[in-house]
Amino acid sequence: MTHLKSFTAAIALIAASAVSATACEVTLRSSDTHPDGYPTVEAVKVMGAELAKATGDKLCVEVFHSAQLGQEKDTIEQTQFGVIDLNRVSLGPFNNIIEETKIPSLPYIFRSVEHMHNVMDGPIGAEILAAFEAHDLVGLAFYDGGSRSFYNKERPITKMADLEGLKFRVMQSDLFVDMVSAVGANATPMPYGEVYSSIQTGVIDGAENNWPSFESSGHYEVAGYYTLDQHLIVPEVLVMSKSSYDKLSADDQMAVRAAAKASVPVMRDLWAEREKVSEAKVRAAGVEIITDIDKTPFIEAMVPVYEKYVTTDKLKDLVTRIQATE
Ligand code: BDP
Repeated sequence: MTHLKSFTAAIALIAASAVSATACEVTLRSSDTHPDGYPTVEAVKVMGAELAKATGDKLCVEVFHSAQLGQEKDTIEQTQFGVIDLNRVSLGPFNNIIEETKIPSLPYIFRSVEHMHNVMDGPIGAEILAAFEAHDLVGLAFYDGGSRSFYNKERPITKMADLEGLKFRVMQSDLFVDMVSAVGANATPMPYGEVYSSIQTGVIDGAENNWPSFESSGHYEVAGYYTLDQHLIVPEVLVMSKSSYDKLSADDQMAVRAAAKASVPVMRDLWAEREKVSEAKVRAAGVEIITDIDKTPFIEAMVPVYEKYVTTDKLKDLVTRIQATE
């Protein structure tokens, strides 16, 4: 979809839904690229239920799942403009606009999901959420995105050299283009919704993602080799349009923030459960899973990526503090 078309489609869809609106005074429209039932979609519904309860049904949330409002890069712009009120997105597509989001998007910055939780639940996470304000957005909460690994349709990747010459789709962030080049492969940034057909038709050889996305997108049907190199543990984020947020009373703004935070533990449980279900489904489909891989060369290959992106004192300080977090 062209930019203008997707913008118009989002407005039309939102207008149509307003007709069938509930008794709520304000219905916040929320975007998600994932299908109904996916942990992020369900978490935002939980957030909405909490918000309705806290405000006596004054504020509600309607989740437009399955990229009904467009692909992430476009929906982010629409959220900045106030056409979309809430948006659940990966941090990746923010990298080119909000520099602080690059840091938790760096390959191998987190030692484990637990380390990522410890960082993002603390002052560093709060600082990164606050950075959205300067870009017409309000950062509300971080969600889980597991760890992302490479999959492709050509061959099993058992060592870094096997990646040479393969073409992988990455999220629309320069950082991820360089990350893929650093391991000797080629990167093509493209919207998530175009990946399946691009692998099928051979425009790309593969992509990289976590278990639930690899499964729910159906990419495992067209890319039969999944190598658990776990190069990214990039958090996902729930943001609100600053213009929608500014229309609310101070009490309602607090209720929005509290409801978002309340959805985080629920999301983490749903995520842990879905990771297992997705892994089982992918294994049952006969995908070859390569678990025995030495990550050290991958980690070492990322040094130039850090040098290129961790440029200012502020960003260097964030990296140091993340590494020092238990
Ligand atoms: C998924 C994220 C989603 C991204 C997608 C992608 O949940 O927000 O759009 O990856 O690769 O894991 O674009």
